[in-house]
Amino acid sequence: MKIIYSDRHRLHHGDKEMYRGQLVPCFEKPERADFVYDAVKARKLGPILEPKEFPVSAIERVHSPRYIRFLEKAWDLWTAQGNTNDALPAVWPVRGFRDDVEPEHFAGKLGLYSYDSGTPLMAGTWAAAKTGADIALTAQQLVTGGERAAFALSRPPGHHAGPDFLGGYCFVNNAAVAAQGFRDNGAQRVVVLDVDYHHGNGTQSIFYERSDVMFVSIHGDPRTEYPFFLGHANEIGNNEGVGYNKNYPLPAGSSNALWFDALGDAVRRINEYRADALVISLGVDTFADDPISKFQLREPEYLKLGAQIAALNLPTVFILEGGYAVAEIGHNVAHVLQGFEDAVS
Ligand code: OKP
Ligand code: ZN
Repeated sequence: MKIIYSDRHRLHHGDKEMYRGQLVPCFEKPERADFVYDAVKARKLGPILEPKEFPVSAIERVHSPRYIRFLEKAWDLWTAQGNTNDALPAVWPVRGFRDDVEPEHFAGKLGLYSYDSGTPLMAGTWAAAKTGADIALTAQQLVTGGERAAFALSRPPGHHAGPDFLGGYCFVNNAAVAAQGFRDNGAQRVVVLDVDYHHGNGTQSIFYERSDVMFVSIHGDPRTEYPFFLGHANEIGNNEGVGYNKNYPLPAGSSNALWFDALGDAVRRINEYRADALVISLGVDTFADDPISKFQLREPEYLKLGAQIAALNLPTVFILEGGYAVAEIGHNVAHVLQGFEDAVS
C-alpha cells in the first residue's frame, strides 16, 4: 500500500509533559515516526510519498474555526509574552465555567482549548499538525480514487483532539479529518475503528451525534486508564447518532483472547453497518512492553489484527496514533500492515 509521510513531523518535538506531578521528557517524540518509517521501508510495504496540501477548510469540517484560529496563532501569542519554552496549560473551565467567551490572556485561551497538561505546544506544532491532516487527506484521496488501502505515517497523533480542544498529545484529529474526507468525496457511511490503547475521546466527540460516521473503539477501561472521563460502554451516541458509537472498555492487563473477542464483536457490527470506507486509528501502545499501557499484544497479534481488518473488505486508511515503546513501534506497525497485505493479496 502507499505510505504518506513528511519530515515536517519533526517541527513538533515537545520537551516535557506533566506526569505524576512532575515534568518528564515527552513520550511522544520524533523518533517514533523515524522507527515506523525505517520499518515500513525495510519491509518494502509500499512507495513512500509526500502529502499534497489541502485548504484549512478541510480541517474545519471537524474542528471549530475558532479552535483552528487559536492553533494557528498560539505560538506567536505565547512568545509575545516573553516566553521561549513550550506552552502548557494550567487552568481549565470545568463544570459551571463559561466556555463561550474566549479569554484575552493566553493562559485562559490555552485552558479553554485543552483538557490536560501533557500536551506541550511549540513553534512548529501547528505546521506539524496541519501536515498530519494533509497526510490523512492524501491517503483518503488515494483510497477514494481506487487504492485498496493507504497508510498515513504522521505524528503527533490525533484521536484525543475534539471539535475544539487539544489533549493527549493530539491537536488535529487526523482520523476524523480522513473520515470526513471520505464523506465529502461520496462515501455514504464511514467507520472509524480505533485500536489504540487509549479511548479516542476526540473522535467520539466529533461524531457522537451522527449516524453517517460510526465510531468503534477497543481500549483500556477509563475507570483506571487515560483519558478517564470518556470511553465507557454505555456511551452509544446521541440524537441521530444513537447506535453509531460503540466502546469496548477492557480492564488493564486484559488477555489477548479478551481483546480479540472485542475485535470479533466490532467486526460483526462493522459488517452490519455496510460502510463504504474504513479509517483505522492505529495505535500500537497495546504492545505488551509499552511503557504507559497495559495490554499484551505482540507480533502474532498484530499480524492477526491486520488480517482481520483486511477481511472487512473495505477501502481502508490506516492512521498512526500512539505507541511509546519507541524501538519496537516500527515493527509493531509494520506487522499490522503486513498482516493486512498478506490477507488481501
Ligand atoms: C495518546 B495516544 C500521563 C500519561 C498519559 C496521556 C496519554 C496520551 C496517549 N500523563 N498521558 O492515545 O497514544
Ligand atoms: Zn494511546
